[in-house]
Amino acid sequence: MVKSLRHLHHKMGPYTITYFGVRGRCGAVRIMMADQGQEWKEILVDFADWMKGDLKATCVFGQLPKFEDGGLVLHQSNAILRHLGRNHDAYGKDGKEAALIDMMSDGVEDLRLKYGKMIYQEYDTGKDSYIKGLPNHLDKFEAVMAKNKTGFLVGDKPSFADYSLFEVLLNHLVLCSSCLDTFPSLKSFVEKMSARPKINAFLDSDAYKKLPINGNGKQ
Ligand code: GTS
Repeated sequence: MVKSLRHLHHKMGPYTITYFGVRGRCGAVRIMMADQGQEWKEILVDFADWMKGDLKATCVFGQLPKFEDGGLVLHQSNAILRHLGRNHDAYGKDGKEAALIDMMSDGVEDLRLKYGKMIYQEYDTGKDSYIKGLPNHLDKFEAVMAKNKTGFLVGDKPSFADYSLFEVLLNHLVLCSSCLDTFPSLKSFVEKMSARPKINAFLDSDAYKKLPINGNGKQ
């Protein structure tokens, strides 16, 4: 009932992403929209244009991505994922599940930040030790995934935290193709998410494949 009323007041979309030509912080957002059967418009921003500063001046935190849902303008990739979670019923079945999903999403963010630091600041000197330390981060997600038994982090269908974890794991598999070999639940999670028809089609699209993972070309 609440949900149908909310839909009366808030017409979803059309969604628009304004971002640089990378997967970066829109990777999970795009995968989630694709899996939810949404269409969206992409405005790709050239870094030289960005440096002129006009667009930056209009961004709440001076950064991209920018996400538009009709008249709603959002920044912060995790706020965007949460918004999609609310719009598409991918934020748990009740407040308790939502809290656990938030917790897992923050855990993914911690890993995403460590990965970004390595990629952007210490790729040449720090890549090997990062890969060596990776099991110590992945085992936490493995434990949650193994315990839940549904193939998702929380509940029995994908939440925005699952899309975020999935995308971070795809990037880590590019960094180190064997990194999930000792984590059977995560490995099966990635295989099953990749095989979902709409995700499979999106990952196979030129729109996805043409974009580098990170802005500095390292991966
Ligand atoms: N916490 C923000 C989010 O999650 O959206 C971080 C956004 C961010 O760092 N944006 C970078 C940016 O706009 C690009 S990227 O790291 O996402 O690739 N950089 C340009 C600038 O002028 O800061």
